[in-house]
Formats: sequence, structure tokens, C-alpha cells
Amino acid sequence: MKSSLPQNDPELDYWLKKELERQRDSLEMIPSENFTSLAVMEVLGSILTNKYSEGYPGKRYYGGNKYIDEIENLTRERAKKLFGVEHANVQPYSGSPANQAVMFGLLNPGDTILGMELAQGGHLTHGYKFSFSGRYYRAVNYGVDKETHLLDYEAIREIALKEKPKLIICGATAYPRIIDFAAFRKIADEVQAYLLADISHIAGLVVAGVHPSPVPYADVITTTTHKTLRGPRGAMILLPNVIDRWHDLYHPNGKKNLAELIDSAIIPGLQGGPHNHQTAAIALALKEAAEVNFTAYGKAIVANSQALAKTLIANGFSLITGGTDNHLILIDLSQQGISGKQAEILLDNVGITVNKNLVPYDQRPPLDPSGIRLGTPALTTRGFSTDDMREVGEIIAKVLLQPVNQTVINQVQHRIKALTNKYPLYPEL
Ligand code: DSN
Repeated sequence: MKSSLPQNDPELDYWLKKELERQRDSLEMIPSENFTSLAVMEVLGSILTNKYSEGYPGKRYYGGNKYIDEIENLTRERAKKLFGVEHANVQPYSGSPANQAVMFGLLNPGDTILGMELAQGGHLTHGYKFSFSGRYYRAVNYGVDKETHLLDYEAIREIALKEKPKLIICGATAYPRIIDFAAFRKIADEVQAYLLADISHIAGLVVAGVHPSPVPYADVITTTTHKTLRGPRGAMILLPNVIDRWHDLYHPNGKKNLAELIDSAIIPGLQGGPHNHQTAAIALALKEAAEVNFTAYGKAIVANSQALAKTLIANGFSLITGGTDNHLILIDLSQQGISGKQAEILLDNVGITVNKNLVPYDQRPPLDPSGIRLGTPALTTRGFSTDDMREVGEIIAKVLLQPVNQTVINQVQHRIKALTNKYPLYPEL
């Protein structure tokens, strides 16, 4: 279909074209971003955006949903098959609403939750004091070990024994190592808590088999669909088993199982009409993720991340935990005498997109922290190899370790152009 945007809204069209140019010509290294397929974008921009369908397949509040029902069922079945779970809710608008729905469905206001501290690698919705999760629930946090910056499962267990949370959340946004879901399950069992695994960052790695799956351990799994999973923006709530492990303890009066608790938390609890264009695009992304080459993609993300980590370490950078097992790297720039904010700007100026990030036990404020977070999912989608990632690491070192003058900027931009030209992004557009 020929684009009508240039005629209808030249001003908006201009900005879209500029953003396409930016994505093409820069090195996208924010670890939670990716490049979805053209087909996924086609579905996102389809007529499905026109339809209202509050409810679930077969039980809608509006007519005209016979095809939407097929699409949502297809999406649910694909999600169940790909992750090996009994139930999937594919309606959450994004990751934060998905986590909100889990808490709304399983907890009462004021109940205790235990999640990873935002400042140490967690997420806003894992109990940050200004988020709904910290305001409507009694949120207690765990962090990482002061020396190793690794999760210390014995320390987490001690907090759990003391605080008796009804929900334990595992999963992170800035943790470069494998998460031991079995260890979390043991702790959750000891204190009779639900275990929520938020695998938003690592879902694609789980599918590819390069990170252990939480399915044997978690009561509930949430994931966004646009990070390593490489789909459209959106989220899913997955239930390995619909039987409510703590039913008699926490929900003694209802006939409800976990699927009913979660589905009714989404609607009528929190959301209205599902975004059917988004649901359908998730269906397509799940099909893509089930293809054999997705395993190679997941492996390449980690290999690229580790190649980049080695180059950065060889250039004298200090990496939190000393390296990475997954798609992301957290650099502590304290020794280099620049802040994360300065580094983000320096890199942005030459066309490398990363984000400033707190490092564990950071002495600096969140908007000007000591670290940067960077990752390889998007560049791996473009086709970058481990050799390319070593070159990227050298470029980052040049920008951050030397006084940057116009000559350095020109040299670096030349090297970035060589890389981006080698792997054209969306050449069809
Ligand atoms: N904004 C996401 C991230 O960058 O990790 C988390 O929601």
C-alpha cells in the first residue's frame, strides 16, 4: 500500500523519516530495544486497530469479533507452545500494566511484595516507592552483593523469612548475569509466596535456550514482547500451571484458579479493549521466534555481548560483575572520571545510543549516575558479528577515553558509517 502520510501530514512524515534515518545510521545499543520485522510493523499498522473487543474470545462485550477471536486464540496458542505454559493472557498493553495485573489479581492492597531494588537493577514495578507497586503494596527490596554485585540468594532468603512477602518478584532490567529461578522458588516455597518471574529483558534468550527458563519454577511469568523477543511493543502474562499453589491460604473463598484471577485482573480489573493490532503483531512475532534461526539469533546476542565485554575490559573499563552472561553490559565509569550522563551524551553525539544507568550502590543521583547500560539485541538483529562488536568496543573506548575533538569525531563517525553500511536497516523502506 502506497504511503499517504507525505500528502496527509508532511510535517509528521518528515519526523518519521528523520527517525528512520537515525535508526539506520546509528548504533542502537539500548539493551531493551530491538528492530522488529517489517511484517510485524505491517500488522501493527493494519485495520485491526479499528476494532473494539472487550472481553476474551467467545465472551466479548461487542459484536463483530469472530475474526478477532481467531486472532487472539492463535496468539494465545502460540505463546503457550513457545514457552511451554498452560495459559497465556496476551492483552496487557505493556510490561508495567502486566505486572500491575499480576499484583491486582493475586494480592490485596497493603500486602507485602519483595522485588529487586530499582537502583540495583530491578524495575519500577518491582516495588519502587513512587510506583503503584510501592504505594499500594508494602514493598520490600533485595539488592546485589556489595562486593560481587551478584544476586546473593541467601541474603534474599533472609529478607523473605523476616518480611514474609506474599509475592516475590525476580527479573531485572540491569543485571548482566543468569537468574537462578530455582533458588527463588525455594525461597518462595519456604515463605509461602507466589513467585513472579518478569522475563521482559531475557524472553528471547529463554526461547533460544541461552538463559534457563522460569517455567518449572514460577507461578506467573510476565514479559514484554519488544525486547529480545523482537516483536511489537506489548506484553504477555504466562502461567506455567493454572492451579493456584496457595489457593487455600490466600484465596480460600473463590473457585478461582490462577488463570481466572489473572484474566479478570486485566479485564474488568485494569484494562478496557485489547489492542488487537498489537495482539496480532505479537502472534507474528511468536511465529518468528519459533523458527529455527531464532535460536541462532539468541546465541549470537550473547556471543556479541561477551565479545564486546572483553574488548571493553581490555580497554580498562570496569564492568559490573566483571562481564556478562546475557544481552547486556553495565559499565561503571567512576574510574574514568566521567559520569553516565556525560558518556551517554558523548556517545550519542557520534551516533551510538546507550543509556545512563545507576550502578549498584551508586553514590551519584539517578539522572546523572556512574554508569551506562548497553546491549546487543538490536545490532545482532542487523547482523553484527563478534568481530563487529570488537570494533564497536574499540570505538566506544576511543570516544570515552580520549579527549574528543572534531578529528576524533570525524574518524569515529567514519568507522560507524562503515558498520551501518555493512548491515543496512529496513532497505525496503
Ligand atoms: N524501559 C525498560 C528498560 O529499558 O529496561 C524497562 O521497562
